[in-house]
This record gives sequence, structure tokens and C-alpha cells, in this order.
Amino acid sequence: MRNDISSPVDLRSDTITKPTSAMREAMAAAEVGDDVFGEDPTVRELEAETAALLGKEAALFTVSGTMANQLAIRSHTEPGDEILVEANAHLYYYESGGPAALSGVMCRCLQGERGVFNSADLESALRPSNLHFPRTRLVCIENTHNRGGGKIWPLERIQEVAGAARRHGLRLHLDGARLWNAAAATGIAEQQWAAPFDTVSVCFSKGLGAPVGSALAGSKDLLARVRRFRKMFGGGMRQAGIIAAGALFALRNHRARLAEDHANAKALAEGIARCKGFDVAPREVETNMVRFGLPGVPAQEVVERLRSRGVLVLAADPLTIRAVTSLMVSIEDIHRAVNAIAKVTEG
Ligand code: TLP
Repeated sequence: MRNDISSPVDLRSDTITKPTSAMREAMAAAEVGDDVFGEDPTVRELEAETAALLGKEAALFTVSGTMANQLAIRSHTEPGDEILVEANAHLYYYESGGPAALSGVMCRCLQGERGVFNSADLESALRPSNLHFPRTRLVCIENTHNRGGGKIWPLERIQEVAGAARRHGLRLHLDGARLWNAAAATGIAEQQWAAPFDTVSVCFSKGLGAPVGSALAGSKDLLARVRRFRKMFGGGMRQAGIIAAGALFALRNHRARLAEDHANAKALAEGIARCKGFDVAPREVETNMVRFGLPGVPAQEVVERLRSRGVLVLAADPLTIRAVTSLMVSIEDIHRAVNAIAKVTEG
């Protein structure tokens, strides 16, 4: 167990994960080629395995989840179109204005509950076909939902929303940065989660623990268009097999262990619930995220107090703190974090 602030318990994100030595070995041994020429065998293997796992015809390796999401938006739309997004969706909230800057689209926000909306919300945002209006093209869903605290969309709800979207001729994109967590938590395979969508983005660099990389999966035809935009956005990589090998290792070896992160997040929430003064709902913890607050104290101040006690977390909102478990965090670290949190009210 770590016991000083020089090696803090890092709960800021599951993006902080570092490659294990076995993963580094796989990366060092990777066969590579020029992937802009389509000649990197490791990238191709990763793309094929990802596509198969998601039940899609093809997948394309990307630098980041942001790039995968923004490529999806660009590929489904033309400038002046409108997309329907949930108000707290990562691709709208945290991607630097990408939809406007890179695709020239308008975002129409639906207000979900912890990121989850329904077909009535979607239908209320539809516009009549009339030249005064932008053309609505795409509906985006995020599963698990980051700002919703790692919330899993119920599969039936996805099917209901997707059914409504299809009836109105809309396309569907899934931000599945943490789809692996939804699959691990429910036992419902990635393929089933992905089935209602035209495109699905997934990240290897979060809970799966790869140092870099995401992918966008979909039909072969659409992916040819995506590949062109990826090049345009500067995302064509050369001997990318080095990093794809880390992603492939993560995909093959680290999905099953996500259950441990979920159990640790639950233990953290239950521990915080025992600390006086804190606001937390352990039963809302479905995957690897915990949201909590200390009523009356700004989240940033709680973040600073915890930092000085060797626990790193982030403020998600002025009053909400986010903690994320990952393969860098053991149950001993959780106990240590809870001890530090218990002392935070002392100032
Ligand atoms: N999320 C990061 C931050 O950007 C907030 C995090 O620490 O959680 N989709 C979802 C649902 C995400 O949570 C993220 C990253 C992304 C896409 C973007 O992935 P990257 O960081 O690879 O561009």
C-alpha cells in the first residue's frame, strides 16, 4: 500500500493508466509498416478485431476518442446540418467546440437524466422538412455516460431511441469510449450494445489501459469516407503498430478485469457515504466512476485538500467531485483514499 503523498492515489481519470510491462513487451515486439499506405499489420489486426467485437464491417484506428467522435460527426453530416446530442455529452461538452469548428454543424441539445434521454425527447426536437430549418442528420448517445457518473444506458432505452431515430431517417453514433465498462458491468456483449448504431467510437486508452488510441467502427463504405477525413484532420499515422500493439494487448487482456474497477468504485462510494458531511449515492455507481460533494464547500477546495493528503480527484462541477477507478488503483488505495476523505472536513 502506498503511504505518502509523493505517490498519490490517482483517481482523476482512467486515462492516467500506464502500460504494464507485458503490454510494453507486446509493443516493443510489434510488426509495423506505413499505415497511411495501409501497410501496418498490427494496426490492421487491431482494426479487424475491434470491428468483429463490435459486429461492424470495419474499424479505423484513431489517435484519440475525440478524433473518433469528431470524424463520425464529420462523416455523417455536411456543414449546416444539425445533430442531436445530450447536453452533457462529451463530444459536445468537452471536445473544444469540435462539431462547429470541424464539421460546421449545429448541435441541438436534449436534456437527459444522468445522460439518458428518451424517444419523446428526441421527437420533440425534430423539425418539419422546410427550407428555413437546418437538416437534422444524426443522433449521438454516450454509453457509459461520463458526466452522468459512469451511467449505463438501459439497452431497451437505446433501442427505443434508435427506433424513433430510424423512423425519422436519422443516423446514429455511439460514443463508446467506455463501452467496455457497460459490457463488463451487464454481461451484455459489446456487439449487442453497438448493433443499433451506424458508427461506434471506442477507446483503448481509458479503463483498458493502453497508452494511446481509439477506434471508429461502422460500414465499409462510411469508413472509406472517415479514412479521408482522418487524413485531412492530420490523423494519418505511419508506423502506428507500436501503439496499436498496446491497444490490441489491452483489448485481449484487460476487458474482463474491469469488474475489479467497478467493485473498487462501489467500495469508494460506500466509504465516502460513511464519512460525515458528504453527499454521495453508492447505488448510483454502476461502473468505475463516483461523483460526490461536500455541501457548502466548493469542489475545487475539496480537490486541493485531498491533494495535500495524497489523493487526486477532479472537480466536475462547482459542487461535484469525480473519482475514477482504473488498473492503477487497488482496493488498498481505495481504503487510503477513504481515510483521506474522512479527514477533509477538518480542513
Ligand atoms: N474523457 C476524459 C476527459 O476528456 C473529460 C476523462 O477524463 O474522462 N468520450 C468520452 C465519454 C470520454 O470520457 C472521453 C475522455 C472522450 C470521449 C475523449 O477521449 P480522448 O481523451 O481520447 O480524446
